[in-house]
Amino acid sequence: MNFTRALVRPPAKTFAKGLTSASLGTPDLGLALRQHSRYVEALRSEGVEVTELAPNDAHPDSTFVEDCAVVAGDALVWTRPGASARAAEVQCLRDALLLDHPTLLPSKTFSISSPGTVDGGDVCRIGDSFLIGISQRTNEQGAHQLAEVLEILGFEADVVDISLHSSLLHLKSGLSALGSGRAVAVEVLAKHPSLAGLQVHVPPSGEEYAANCVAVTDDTVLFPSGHPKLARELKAAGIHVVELDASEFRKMDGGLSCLSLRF
Ligand code: CIR
Repeated sequence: MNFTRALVRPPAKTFAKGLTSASLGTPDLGLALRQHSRYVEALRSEGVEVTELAPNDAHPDSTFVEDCAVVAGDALVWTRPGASARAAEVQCLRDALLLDHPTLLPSKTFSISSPGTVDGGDVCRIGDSFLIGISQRTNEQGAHQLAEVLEILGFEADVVDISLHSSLLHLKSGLSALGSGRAVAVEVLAKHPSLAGLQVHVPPSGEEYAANCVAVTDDTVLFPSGHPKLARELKAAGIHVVELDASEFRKMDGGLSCLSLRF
């Protein structure tokens, strides 16, 4: 099992007011809530203990909990999101956890400080190493602060600049580690030295969105439906592919990994 507990927050009534660069139309809140419930069910049916926070209408993007923190073993690093519209989400999440779910919080906590910015979506754990993307949201100072903390915690950390790849909001928009020595990565990331020695599955043209998926175990992955070629390739490699519709989250630039913080 790659993680045993997950924290989620269903989309807020204000979900459609969140940040987006996608031109895919306005998300349907009812459908987003159903897709979110299926995501939670899928995690639970794989044996993950899921904690659901109440929706937070004050923060339209608050369903994307992954961006607020980075979990590293028995430690957690509170981030400092790069979009000012999302800055207050971190304190809100921290307060909600301290108040209602203190046992979910790891014993050691750290924080990214100004002028550093980090979005959790820019941080990909690959075995005992972390790859941190400098992006439209995570700046150099933030990436280096995080790398230092991770190294103190005994992990290796490397940084990759993806800021010129405008199709990648976050590093994990284009990269997911799958376990069992595999990863999914878009072409521009597939040859990064951090992936050396891994079997890298590159989504075919038009299926790049599926590079963001969630490995629940070494051979089970939550995968966005509608990407048949990559799904077939992963199944042929012996991976159990659990397909979930993420259409309404995609309209807001989100993918499956953004919807949970995994411990
Ligand atoms: C944002 O622009 O911040 C949100 N609308 C989407 C965040 C997606 N998060 C992620 O990829 N980790």
